[in-house]
Amino acid sequence: MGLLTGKNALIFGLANDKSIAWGIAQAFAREGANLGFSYAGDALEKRVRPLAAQLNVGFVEQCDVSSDEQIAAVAAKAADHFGGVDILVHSIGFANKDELSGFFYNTSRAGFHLAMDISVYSFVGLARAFQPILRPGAALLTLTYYGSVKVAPNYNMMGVAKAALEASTRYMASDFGPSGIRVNAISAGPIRTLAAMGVTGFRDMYKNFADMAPMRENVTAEDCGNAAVYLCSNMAAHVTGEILYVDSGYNIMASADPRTSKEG
Ligand code: NAD
Ligand code: 0WE
Repeated sequence: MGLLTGKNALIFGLANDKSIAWGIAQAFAREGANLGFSYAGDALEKRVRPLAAQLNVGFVEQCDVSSDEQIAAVAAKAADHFGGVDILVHSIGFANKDELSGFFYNTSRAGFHLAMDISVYSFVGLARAFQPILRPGAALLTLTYYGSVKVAPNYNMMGVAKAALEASTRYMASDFGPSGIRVNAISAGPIRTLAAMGVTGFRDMYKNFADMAPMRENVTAEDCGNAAVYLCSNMAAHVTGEILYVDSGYNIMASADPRTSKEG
């Protein structure tokens, strides 16, 4: 018996085998979940289909979360295919590249709206669309980053969006709690995914993270997968509205500890 045996889990935000969504999918499969995938657009289909085949995933549907119609359509297809859904994972974030360097105050109105729409509202919209088919004991999960709480240079608009995403997690936990549905977030350390590549200063940040974190190691999509198993399983039956840090302890530090650097 796996921790997720008998549960239907839908994962949004799969782009390739580096995606945090893929780490979560592999962990869910290992724990016996029945999986479904959703990806953003045509360009990703050729990457996502082979990954789905690897885990015998029978539900693979496109959904651009900026469209209410596409969200409604994927919810209707999921209702047909699964009947009920036990787990919904939102592993989606996007801002225009222009909004991810330089001064935050230069964020455009359109750029602000776009990042909030794709990175925040989509979690709310998905939750509402799936509400009728969520089974008692269901769990919703999203992915966030520490730039929501403290200033992470260049993260800019995404930091503001993640703050709103974390607040949305708490408000939805309150809304859905009486129905026995839990809503949580994982705050992951930096991981080399598509969304992190080509980001100004990511390399230095990635290395600095491992030097500063108590455990002196970077985190992986697999770590996120294992934390996601916990949060979406009955092991976390009364855990809701939480932001769980999967970050080697980075967020507890005020500065690097010079006594025990990795180099010694
Ligand atoms: P990724 O690029 O693999 O995943 C991001 C996903 O968002 C992609 O699959 C992309 O297709 C999807 N997406 C973007 N616009 C969309 C739209 N309109 N409709 C549907 N899907 C859309 O990168 P990732 O790092 O795995 O990111 C997953 C989540 O983890 C994001 O919320 C990200 O902010 C968060 N996160 C990432 C890191 C990191 O360092 N990589 C750290 C903490 C949190
Ligand atoms: O949440 C993220 C990724 C956010 C992201 C990244 C991109 C790059 C390409 C959202 N939208 C886009 N749009 C693009 O066109 N992370 C936590 C990874 C990340 O992104 C950063 C980081 C870190 C860490 C951006 C700036 C500074 C640090």
